[in-house]
Amino acid sequence: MNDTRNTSPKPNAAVETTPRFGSDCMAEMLRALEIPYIALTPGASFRGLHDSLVNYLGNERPELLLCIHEETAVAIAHGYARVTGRPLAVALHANVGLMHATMAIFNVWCDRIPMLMLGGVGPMDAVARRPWVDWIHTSSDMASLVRDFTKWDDQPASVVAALESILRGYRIATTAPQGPVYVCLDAGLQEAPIASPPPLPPLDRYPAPRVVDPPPEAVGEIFAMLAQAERPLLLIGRVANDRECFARRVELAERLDARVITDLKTAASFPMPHPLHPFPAGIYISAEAGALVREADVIVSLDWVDLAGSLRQACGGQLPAAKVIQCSLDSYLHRGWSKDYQSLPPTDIFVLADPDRLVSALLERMGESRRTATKSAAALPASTATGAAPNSTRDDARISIADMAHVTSASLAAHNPSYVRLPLGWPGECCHFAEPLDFIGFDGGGGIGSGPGMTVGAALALRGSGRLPVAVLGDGDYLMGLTALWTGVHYRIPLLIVVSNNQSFFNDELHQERMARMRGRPIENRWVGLRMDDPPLDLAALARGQGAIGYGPIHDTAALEAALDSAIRDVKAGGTCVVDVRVAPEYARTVSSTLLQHIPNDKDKSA
Ligand SMILES: Cc1ncc(C[n+]2csc(CCOP(=O)(O)OP(=O)(O)O)c2C)c(N)n1
Ligand SMILES: [Mg+2]
Repeated sequence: MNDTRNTSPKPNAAVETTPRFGSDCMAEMLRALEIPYIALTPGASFRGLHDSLVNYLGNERPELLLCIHEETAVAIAHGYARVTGRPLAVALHANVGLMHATMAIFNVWCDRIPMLMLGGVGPMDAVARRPWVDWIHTSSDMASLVRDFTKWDDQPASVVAALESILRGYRIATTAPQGPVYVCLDAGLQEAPIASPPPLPPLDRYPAPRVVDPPPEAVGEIFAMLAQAERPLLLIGRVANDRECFARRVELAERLDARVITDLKTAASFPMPHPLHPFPAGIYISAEAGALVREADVIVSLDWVDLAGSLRQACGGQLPAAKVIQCSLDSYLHRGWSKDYQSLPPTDIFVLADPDRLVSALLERMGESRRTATKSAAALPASTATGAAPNSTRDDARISIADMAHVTSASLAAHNPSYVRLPLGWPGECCHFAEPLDFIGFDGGGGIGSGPGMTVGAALALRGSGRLPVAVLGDGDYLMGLTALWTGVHYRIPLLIVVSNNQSFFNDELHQERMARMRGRPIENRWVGLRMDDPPLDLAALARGQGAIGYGPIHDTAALEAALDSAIRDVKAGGTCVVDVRVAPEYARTVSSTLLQHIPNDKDKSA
């Protein structure tokens, strides 16, 4: 990588200063909102806006991020917002582009991530439509495609209304609980010349809403409950990822002498090596962490994702013995179509507030009457800060996921890694997350194929921060979304993707095995329709074919160490890198059993 360019090529034309078309004003609104990038796959339904961004704003603030698939455009904005907490804009072509984007939008929705999606449509004035194509790419209600999993949508009918709509959309997307919004811009409106440009709405007169603090009486009750608690437990879920909030959560846990469980579905929210965080985070609650839930007398959930399901899992389908406090704003987003709101959690106190505000309010309430971390914290087993030594290479020329994880985390440890994604089966002892952004979180909606795009988006946000973005992706996830790599290379975004390549959609092999077992049929067939080894896919070549650097396939731990050393150097020099690691098609037994288990419902008396 000799080219040090890290932005798009600048357009040739002189940049104009006075808006002349509807979309010039819309583009100015995006700049006023300080949106740094707009990810897109091109489409004529927003050609007016595209022209305004390039030839009126000069492809700066926002800068275009060219993506090869709309699902990637959304995933990039998702990854970026996960790191920064700020939304990107995404432009989505009428009908077909939006259709391509839907799964990624669902991921963003389930993840409660802010995003400003702009659609093109029309022209809505049928007289202005080109034959055929403008008709197939026009719908009466474009947003209906995504309305069930967006926070808000609009299709404004004038330029002035469009400016208000973009501003309102931005405010709604970024107000907790956050989510994606969709503003559909009539192509006719974008392309129409304007005689006198309308002024942009003054942002200071339309500020972000103030966030409400938890009610003082609820804080008082919670404080009293915690003061009595012998074995308090914090379940930390969707919370802010800034350092101050992170530090306050640590302070709260220490003052309460509370045990803490965190979640790999959400970003690093508490230092895992801390003695009050005795067991590694997982996608599901581990058996050891489950014991903490059963033994606790007061549980405080800071917007834990699927509180009911986790409690039920930990308590074998029974209601927990502990008093349960839930602090979450999430019910504001609960809708009918998707069940991402999860089972109704049993609670003793439910506070409809931002969870970090509850943390602050409790700390304030505690004042000097604090309990400090006690001997029990010191007596707890510290989480494993250094991984076990890697096992020797397996005979079958595949590495176990555990070995891959140990080698990868050891190789990266000294390079300030920021883990964007980890695969199922990644051992907890390889999660050394101690600060915000040590781990970014998961995909929200379980939509496979988001990994590469989210990695590129997160890495873009981390570029220049001294962090080394690394994602460990399944081969299925990598293959579904791999053209995001081209965008990474094109914009010179340094990142490392390690592919946990079992040459299979392996998660589903476990499901097929379970079916066969339940039905008394041959489990040896579990791989049929799932393995991707004939022909073997050359994942490193697929990376190289897009201008990225590719290593592998890697068959043993020594080669993996060497490849990672080299790849880390490449990433530090600005490279977009992929390491293909052939791993054994197996998960640790605990992961497989958790994945497949059914838990009786505490609300079902017959269970
Ligand atoms: C878009 C989409 N299609 C299908 C699935 C079902 N699914 C869940 S996990 C999985 C396998 C993923 O394969 P890979 O990324 O290679 O990870 P592995 O299971 O092999 O570790 C599939 C197909 C899904 N979640 N999302
Ligand atoms: Mg796989």
